[in-house]
Amino acid sequence: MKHKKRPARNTSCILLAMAFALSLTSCANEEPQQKAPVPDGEPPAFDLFSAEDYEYTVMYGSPDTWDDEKNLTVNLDNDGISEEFIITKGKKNEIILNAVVRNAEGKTIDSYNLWTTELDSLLPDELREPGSIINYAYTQISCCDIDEDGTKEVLVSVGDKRRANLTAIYEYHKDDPVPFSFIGQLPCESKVEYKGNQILWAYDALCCGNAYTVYRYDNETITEIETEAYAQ
Ligand SMILES: [Ca+2]
Ligand SMILES: [Ca+2]
Repeated sequence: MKHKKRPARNTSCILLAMAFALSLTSCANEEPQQKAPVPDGEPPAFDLFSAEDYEYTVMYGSPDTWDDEKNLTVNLDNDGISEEFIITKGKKNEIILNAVVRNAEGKTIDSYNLWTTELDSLLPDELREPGSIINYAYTQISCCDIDEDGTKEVLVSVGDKRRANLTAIYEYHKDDPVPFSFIGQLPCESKVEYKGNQILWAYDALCCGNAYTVYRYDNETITEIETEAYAQ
C-alpha cells in the first residue's frame, strides 16, 4: 500500500512545485505599480478653481522647490478686517497653508494651517510624494462665496490640471475656537468652476468629452446632483 501512496505524494509534490513555479512566474510578470506619466506639452492655462468673482493665490511645484511665499489678503466676512492666506513651507519642507485672523489693530489672534491631515490623506496618488506633493502640481488658495450667504468660503486646490485635482472647502466662523473648518472635497481631473446658484462643476480631463460632475454647496453641505439637469 505504501508504494501506491508514494506516487500520489510525488504527484502532490509535483503539483505544488508547479503551482509555486506558476506563482513565481505570475509575480515576475507583474509590473510594479507606477504613476501615470506626465502628459507632454504645456499645462493648460486655467486655474484649478475659478469663478466669475473670486480671489486666489497659487504656488507651483513641490514645496522643496519653493523659494518664496505667496500671500492673499481677503475680507471673508465684510467686517472691515481682512483675513490673510499664506502658502509657504516649514523647516522640513512640509506644506503650510496658513490662514491668519487679525483684530482691528492688526494683531494676529489666530492662525490655522489649511493643509490638514484630512487634506493630506485625501490627496490622489497622482499628486502624491511621500510627505509632500509632486513637483508639477499647483497649490491654490481661493476665496469665493459659493453658497451666497455673504461670507466667502476658502477653497484649497491641489492638481496638475490634467490627471488629478482635489479641491477642498473650508468654512470661516471667526468666533469659533477653530475659525476654519474642513467641510469636504471635490475630486476631479482638471478643474472646479463655480458658476453661481450654489452649483460647482468638477471637470475631468477637458480633452476627453468634457465630462463633469455637478455639486450643490448649501448649508455647509456638499451634495452631488443630477448631472443631466446641467448638460452643457
Ligand atoms: Ca474679516
Ligand atoms: Ca458663503
